[in-house]
Amino acid sequence: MAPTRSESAPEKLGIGMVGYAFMGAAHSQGWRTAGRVFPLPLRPVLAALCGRDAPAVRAAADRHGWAAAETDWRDLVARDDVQLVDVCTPGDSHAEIAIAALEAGKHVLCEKPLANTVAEAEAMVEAARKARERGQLAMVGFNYRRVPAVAHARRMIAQGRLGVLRHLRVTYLQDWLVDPEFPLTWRLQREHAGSGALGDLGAHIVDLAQYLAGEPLVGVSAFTETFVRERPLLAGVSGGLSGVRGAGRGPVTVDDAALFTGRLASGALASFEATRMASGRKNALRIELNGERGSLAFDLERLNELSFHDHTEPAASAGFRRILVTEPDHPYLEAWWPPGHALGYEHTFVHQARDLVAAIAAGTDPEPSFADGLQVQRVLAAVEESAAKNAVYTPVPAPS
Ligand code: SOE
Repeated sequence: MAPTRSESAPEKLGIGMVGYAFMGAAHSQGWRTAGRVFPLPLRPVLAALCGRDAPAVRAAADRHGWAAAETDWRDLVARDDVQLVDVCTPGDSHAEIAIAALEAGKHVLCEKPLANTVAEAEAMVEAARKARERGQLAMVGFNYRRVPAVAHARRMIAQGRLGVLRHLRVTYLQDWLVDPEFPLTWRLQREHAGSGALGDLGAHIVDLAQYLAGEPLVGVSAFTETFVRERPLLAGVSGGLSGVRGAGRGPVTVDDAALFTGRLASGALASFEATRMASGRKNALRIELNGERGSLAFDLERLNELSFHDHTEPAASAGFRRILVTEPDHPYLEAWWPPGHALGYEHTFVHQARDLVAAIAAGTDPEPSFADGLQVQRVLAAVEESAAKNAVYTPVPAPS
């Protein structure tokens, strides 16, 4: 007898998510959509959403499609209908929640950066290692790895299309902090965010550089700066990245910008810039890699494209050309629209959910792992150490 629809339906995977602001909304979109677009072996079910403000979390749960709402993350972690805990809170609670969830037998997805300190990230890696022995998985949410063009670039680099890598030039520029009256949200406070543009944006570009190159950074030299040192206190939350300005001012305790150079294990040289003060730049994550056989460039503001130069072609006809990454045999595209029908930012979260669910069903290790998150954390710490020492700052004599 042919199986009935319910007999053949994939088993459920209950998701519990902590946090429901910008990242929570983006992750909700991923969990809601992944199983409707990709034929997943397990069906993600949005079981419960958690936040501290009861009416606000209930409203967010209704808006984003979560069945239940909780106000204490410990209750969420203890729920029998939750098999995976997704941590979308500010960095200061990542370690505590993720470790508790792993100890409670859950799989974990944790937003980037993995933690606020190397010590926290190390503890998370250790908890994930123990949980792995029990069959649980842990992944960190560097979602930009899941832009089809970025995944395709990785594929081309792994195939040797660039040959030996010589240069990586990576920038991540935003401008939402240009206004000195932008209020003192958690992202501007070291005790909550760990660092500023460095952890928020620098973490992404360090991860992408190491992922695309397929090798780690082994040393850095850095400057960081806080251009606006005091901001209006926060009176309340509002949508997206912003908040409601209150009376009085308080100190900004993180960097506004980080600029650093680095060397990869192979000897390739890399430069990085992360800032939320680049007026006119909204979400400009750009990366260019130059190798002995060719070059690749990517710009998140044109995320369906790659620029590729094949240096093995005759010089007369060689040059950068555009690859439109919308073909069915490009990563993730088999399930989406016909060629040329572009994808956007939110699809990266759908792909992230798809890959994690597939890994859980197959019992394979998802990437980026907590160990990858720790490696990024170590680079961020090295950047801060270098910036604090001004180790390579060579003063230029004043003009006479
Ligand atoms: C704010 O700078 C932010 O939301 C980051 O926190 C995200 O990680 C990035 O994807 C978009 O910008």
